[in-house]
Amino acid sequence: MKCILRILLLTCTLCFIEAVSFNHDFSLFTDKCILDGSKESKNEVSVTVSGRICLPWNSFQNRNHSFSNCYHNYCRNPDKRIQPWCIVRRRNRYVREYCDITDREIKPSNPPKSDPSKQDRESSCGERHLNRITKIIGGSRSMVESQPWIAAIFKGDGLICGGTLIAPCWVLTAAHCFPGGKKTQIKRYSVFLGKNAINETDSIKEQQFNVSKLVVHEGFDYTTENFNNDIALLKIVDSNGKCAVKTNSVRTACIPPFQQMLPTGFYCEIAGYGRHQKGGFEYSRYLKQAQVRLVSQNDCQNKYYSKDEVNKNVLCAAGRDWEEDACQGDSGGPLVCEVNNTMFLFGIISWGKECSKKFNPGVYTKVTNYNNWISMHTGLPKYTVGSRYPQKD
Ligand code: 4AZ
Repeated sequence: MKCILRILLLTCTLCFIEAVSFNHDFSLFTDKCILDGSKESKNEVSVTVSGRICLPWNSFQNRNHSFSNCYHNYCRNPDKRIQPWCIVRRRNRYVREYCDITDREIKPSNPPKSDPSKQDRESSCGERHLNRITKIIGGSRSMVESQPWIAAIFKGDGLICGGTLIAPCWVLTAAHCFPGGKKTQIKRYSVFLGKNAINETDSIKEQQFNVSKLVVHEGFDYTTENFNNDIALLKIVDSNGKCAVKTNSVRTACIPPFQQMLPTGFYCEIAGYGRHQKGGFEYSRYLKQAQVRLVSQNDCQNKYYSKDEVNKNVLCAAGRDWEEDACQGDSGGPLVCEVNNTMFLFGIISWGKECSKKFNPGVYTKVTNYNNWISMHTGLPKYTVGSRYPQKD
């Protein structure tokens, strides 16, 4: 009786797996025996993002593929998903879960194919593949495909700021990231796009650039309290003289039309690799994103800060219950808002009194005050008219 029950249970399990999990092309599994992980990596991972232990691959079978030779339970990515995965048992079900590693950690990688025709145009900005995988304090760890416009700006080996790709050759960021102003030695800077983690390199997803030009807003004054005109542009170029190539991990964000506003309370997203704990010293190893709501200009100037601190060139935003916020290291990064399924860059992370502190919202440079400035310095008027923004009738 026990034996019959067991057989019944196993049959059910296999049916479920076949129906839910194994309707993909698994030829890679058998061809390269990726499942035989012995030669793949020294640091094999067999735990998923939820902390569950992966089950051995050979426990499963479907009609077309047998995994009977594959005795290990290491995370793999045979069907080119956003991240390696494995099968785990969740309650009484067998399901796929992502693991907390990148593709690069399980196999050698190839650089992204540089096809110059594959560049974002002003008509294709603001699109993305949403892939949020796991929640952590004060926001979510985010896969770069969810924020493909995010740029990580480095001086030497150190991350200094975030930025946003607004056109294939241009990153918009904060002026205060360059305290040297016009005297900044741009040779020392590099910009990474498609980056999931600051101290890891994923050469499939990442694109690396030098800075060929830095434009810091002429009205930015580092010495004043309010960081007025906290905006700067970086022209980027790779070692072959090329700009960003459009991939799932690297895309441009749209610039909204000049002076376009959104209502108070509108939900937007911020992203960055900056500090992820109040008063903590640690920078986030991973890209994080959080939801913040736009705060009324009146409240920001009168209730939370003063008119000297908050002028018409900034907007304020705060997380629900003040828990989600940008912090040191996030500066220059994006505040993007979704309109008509398209992501528009409304703010540049600028400053704020401390981080996620009650009644101290984050302050963001108001991008829609600078359309003409961006157009003038990039020479790309089409990227700054906000042509993807829904038009009023
Ligand atoms: C910073 O130092 C910084 N809470 C950026 C944003 C905020 C605070 C500090 C907002 O780059």
